[in-house]
Amino acid sequence: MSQSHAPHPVVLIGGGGHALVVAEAIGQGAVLVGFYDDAPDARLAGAARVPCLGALREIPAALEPWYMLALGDLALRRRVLPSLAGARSFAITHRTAFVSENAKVGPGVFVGPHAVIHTFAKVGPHAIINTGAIIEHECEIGENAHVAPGAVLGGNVTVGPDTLVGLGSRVNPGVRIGRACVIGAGATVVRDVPDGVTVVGVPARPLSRR
Ligand code: JB2
Repeated sequence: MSQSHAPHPVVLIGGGGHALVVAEAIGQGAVLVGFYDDAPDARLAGAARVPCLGALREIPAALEPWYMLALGDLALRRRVLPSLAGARSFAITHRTAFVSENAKVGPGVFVGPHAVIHTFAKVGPHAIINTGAIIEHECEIGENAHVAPGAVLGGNVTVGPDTLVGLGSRVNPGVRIGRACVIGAGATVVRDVPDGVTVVGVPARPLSRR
C-alpha cells in the first residue's frame, strides 16, 4: 500500500485479544474501519473504540474493504474463511519484525513484534507468526498455522496447515509437523509429528489424537 494515496480501508474478522494485537500493528497506508464479531462489545470496541460492523455470519459476500483474520482460534478461522472467498486479504508485519527479503509471506499473514522470518522461509496464507517467534531458514509454515509467542523453529522445519506451535516451544531443525497438530507450550519437538497429533513435554511425546 503506497503512502502517497489515501489510506486503504481495512476490517478485522474478530474483535478479541488477538484483534487488539493485530489492530496495533496496522501501519500507515491502511485505516481500520471496523470489525466483525459475534460480540458487538468485544474488546476491540471497548479498548480501542473500533466499531463492530456485524456478527461473523453477517460478513457481506462482496466485502469491499480488505480484511485480516484476527480470531485466535484456528478452527474458527478455518470455518469463517469460505465466507471471505470473494474478498481481498492483506498481510500485516509489525514494524519491529524482521522478514528476510528472500522469504515468501502469503496474503493474510500476521507477523508480530520482534518476530523473525529468516532467509528462504515460506509462510502460507493466513498464518500467524506471533510475538517474538523465530522461523529459521527454509522453514515452511502452512495455511492458517499459528506459531505462538516465543516459539523457535530451527532451519528446514515444516509446519502443516491449521497447526498450533505453542508458546515458547522449540522444534529441532528438519522436523516435519503435520496438519491440525498441537505442540504444547514449552515442548521440545525432536522427531516428526503426524497429522492431528498433540505432543507435549521435553522431549515432546504424543498426548492425544484429534
Ligand atoms: O465460536 C466462537 C466464537 N465466535 C466468535 N468461539 C470463540 N471462542 N470465540 C468466538 N467469537 C469471538 O472471538 C468472541 O466473541 C471474541 O470476541 C473472540 C475471541 O476473543 P478472545 O480474546 O477470547 O481470543 P482471541 O481469539 O482473540 O485470542 C486468542 O488467541 C490469541 C492468538 C487468545 O488466546 C490470545 O491470548 C492469543 N494471543
